[in-house]
Amino acid sequence: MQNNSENPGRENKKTMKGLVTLEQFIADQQALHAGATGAFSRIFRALELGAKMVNRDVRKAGLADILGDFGSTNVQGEEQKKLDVIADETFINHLSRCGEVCAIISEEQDEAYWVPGGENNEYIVSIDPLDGSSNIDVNASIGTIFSIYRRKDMSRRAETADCLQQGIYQLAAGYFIYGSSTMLVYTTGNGVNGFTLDDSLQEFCLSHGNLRIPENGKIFSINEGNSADFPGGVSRYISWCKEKDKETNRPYGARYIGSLIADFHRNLLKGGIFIYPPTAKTPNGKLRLMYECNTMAFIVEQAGGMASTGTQRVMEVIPSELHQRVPLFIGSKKMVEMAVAMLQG
Ligand code: AHM
Ligand code: MG
Repeated sequence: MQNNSENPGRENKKTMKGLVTLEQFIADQQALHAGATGAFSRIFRALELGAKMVNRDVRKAGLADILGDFGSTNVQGEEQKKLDVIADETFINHLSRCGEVCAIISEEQDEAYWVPGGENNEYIVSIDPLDGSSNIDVNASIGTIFSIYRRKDMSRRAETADCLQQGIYQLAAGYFIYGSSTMLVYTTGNGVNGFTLDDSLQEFCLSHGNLRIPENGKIFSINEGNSADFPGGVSRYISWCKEKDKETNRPYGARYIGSLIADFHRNLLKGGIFIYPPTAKTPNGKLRLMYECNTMAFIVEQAGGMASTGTQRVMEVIPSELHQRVPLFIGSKKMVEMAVAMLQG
């Protein structure tokens, strides 16, 4: 280890020199686009503030009396936890006040939330304020997932149809992960970058520039408890993952947290495939198109990976309802290609 006793501040200065905060990064990106209005920085600022507040609540969840069921159920009949409700309110408040958003599609709201006084605002945000909430009580990673769209037609009042856009029209997509550290990973269609929250500065700092998912990986993530209900092609693929074969590095490792962000984030960094297939209980899979699948699909494609429903590219699905579910095969390109090919066979 280097001895810095003669000049104790030196090493810190060195590290600080390369520090790029999220705010700085967004400002730099904006400067590259003539005519940028600053709308994105305002939306991101709202998301960032919301995430910092939720992060604070998540970190003290075991201490404060905010764990456990809230006693109400959301539109999909799932129990809401207190923190789900807090996170939903927090993001809706900040996004409503940023002056850029006309509507918010939230997992926790039955209908689109129309921002009061936001009729003339241009952007729509879809959000899962706290994904993986069944993991709150056991202290596993959870997160916030978001996508930003431009509304279709500014000449008339925004309506639900403006919210039902294909993933290919996303302007930005990202997630905050409240894990052993807190991170933001996002794309605006120009690669993927990751920022880690420096607790002492309370700033997200660029830590994972230009993230690329390995083309192939050795991890498969699926809830195997549902295997009796898997379609034949999915069962074949999972059996193939477990076979011994030196040349292809099999068997692969099975990793499943049951929190999409945590499972996705690990596979993004290490290479792997995440599958939530159709099952008898959930014929369209479990995960929601507008604020889970499309978001992750945009990120993974921008990182060099692939996302499919098994029959089509996720981002090309034409949504018919806000809380629509689709099957999801997502991750390293070669693994997803193989899984999808086996579905047909
Ligand atoms: P949630 O939005 O209600 O938290 O549910 C979504 C979560 C995902 O994070 C995760 O991938 C999936 O549910 C796990 O489902 P299962 O428990 O059926 O494996
Ligand atoms: Mg969710």
